[in-house]
Amino acid sequence: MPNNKPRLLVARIFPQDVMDRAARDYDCIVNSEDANWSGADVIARAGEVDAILTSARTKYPAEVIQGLPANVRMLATFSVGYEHIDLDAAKARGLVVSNTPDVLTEAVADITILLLLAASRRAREAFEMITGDNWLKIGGWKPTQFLGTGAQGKVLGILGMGRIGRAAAARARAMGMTIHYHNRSRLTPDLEQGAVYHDTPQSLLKVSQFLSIHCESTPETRHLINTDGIALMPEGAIIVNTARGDIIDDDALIPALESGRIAAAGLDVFAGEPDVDKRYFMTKNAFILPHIGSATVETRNAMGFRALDNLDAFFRGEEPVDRLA
Ligand code: 8YV
Repeated sequence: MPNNKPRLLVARIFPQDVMDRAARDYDCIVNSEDANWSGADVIARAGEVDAILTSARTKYPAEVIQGLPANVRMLATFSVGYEHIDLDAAKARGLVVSNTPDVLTEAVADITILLLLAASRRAREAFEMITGDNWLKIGGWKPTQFLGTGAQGKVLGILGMGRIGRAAAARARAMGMTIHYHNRSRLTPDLEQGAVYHDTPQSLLKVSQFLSIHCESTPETRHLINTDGIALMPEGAIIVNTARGDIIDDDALIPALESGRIAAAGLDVFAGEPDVDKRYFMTKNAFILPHIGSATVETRNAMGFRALDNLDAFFRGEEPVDRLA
């Protein structure tokens, strides 16, 4: 019997349930080493596939998209972010592209709060002290030990009030924080939920005792949090980033953390990751995580299923629900 399944290049090892569903419905070529393929690596393996399931670790600039063999008709990314794909080049080439919005909103909002609390309550310093077996040596508990910054009653500025920004805002509201935000356009009152709109990022920074970054990485948002931006923020502010690393200028944030001008930062994403600026390793008021915002079994399965839903729709001749190009 002929095998009529579409052929799929599975460019990473995704969670087992996702791999099983892909193998059931597609004729798969799998990156069984889970290697960090470059665009050239993908091109070299795409000669006999109809579509590619990729992660955001592989970059698809125009030259990679143009280099994909003509048989490749769709690129589904296992991510909500799509700054790694040149959508104009994809449109010009007739390559259909999809992403995985919605399904990681709650997981990333959870990590936002984890980082906000870990940074503001000095979790890294406290953890390093006790696991370094120093608590007894320094005389145990003291009334002034590891005093952090309370969140209740403080202003949380949300930069980028999309799905994830709003989910983070809902959690922060439950902690008694007051929400302000900047977004390209003002939200309707039902989405604002009483949050105060600022029509420029600068206006938002001025009031943000806590700042959480949820905007996309674009040429306009690159280094939005730079020396000038930090200078606008209240003394001892706290910065959280679960979006993309390049929105922060590390050469501005790290000295501000060292001086205490910014009391603490909670970071899940880094410019040039996984090659993290090594100064963060020495900066104890930086609570850092290796891009685990969406890393729950439930969420990573849902991301894979959403990517496969988009591929399935395309191969049924329907419009993928998350089509970007
Ligand atoms: C993913 C993410 O872990 O979806 C995104 O945009 O940043 C992360 O949650 C990663 O990019 C998966 O490819």
